[in-house]
Amino acid sequence: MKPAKLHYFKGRGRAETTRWMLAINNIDFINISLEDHNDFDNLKASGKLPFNQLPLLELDDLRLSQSSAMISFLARRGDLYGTTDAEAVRCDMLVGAVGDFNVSAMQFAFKADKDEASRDLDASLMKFGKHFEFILTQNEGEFLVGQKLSVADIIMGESLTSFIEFSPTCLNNYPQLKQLQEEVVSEHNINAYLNSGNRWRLPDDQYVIDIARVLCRPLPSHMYEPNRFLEG
Ligand SMILES: N[C@@H](CCC(=O)N[C@@H](CS)C(=O)NCC(=O)O)C(=O)O
Repeated sequence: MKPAKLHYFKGRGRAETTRWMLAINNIDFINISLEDHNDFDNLKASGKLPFNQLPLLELDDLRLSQSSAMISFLARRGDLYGTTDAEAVRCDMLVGAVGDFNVSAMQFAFKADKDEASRDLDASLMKFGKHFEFILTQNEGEFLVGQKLSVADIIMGESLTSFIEFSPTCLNNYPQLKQLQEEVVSEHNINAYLNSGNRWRLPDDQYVIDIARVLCRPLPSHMYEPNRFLEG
């Protein structure tokens, strides 16, 4: 079977949850990384992008846009969506909440002041951590939804892994989240992905520059020549 193609910038960003979901499903994929605005224009001109947005996942004969749709599609494909409608909607709730929780990690690389960026991570943990721990306690510990691994655990594991990479001790007061994160990254297929060439490093200044070059948009104002990629 041909590998799936995941079109995105040279980094994790909004494509990362899809990479983890491809990995847990043991679906072979290649990252197609856009270099510059010409690559983006060409992709748009190809008609493959339903909304002229990235990421784009080409899988079998499908062209998928919207990372949330990719997540739920891959969750259904891998039987990772709970066992009842009630469990499926709990998966959706958790994936949505993790998306909100994860905003501070997604914004980290774009912030000038890394102390402020770290405080934002702490604030996200203060806001959501107790709720996530409570859900694990109510469910007797191991999984967020039902009695088996689900998309909620994978997406949570992805986000918590970024938090730990930015701030290694940040989960010390959240023992169950820490255990969940450790279990998710130890899962065979996820572990293989994390140790593969498909895994991008933690987003840094270069990632921010790469995105601005592809989208022809200004860099954050603290960066050198912030308007260097603007056209005209
Ligand atoms: N809700 C969408 C958001 C997609 C999105 O905003 N993608 C950005 C890159 S991360 C993009 O393509 N921006 C260019 C544009 O919207 O014109 C998703 O999660 O896939």
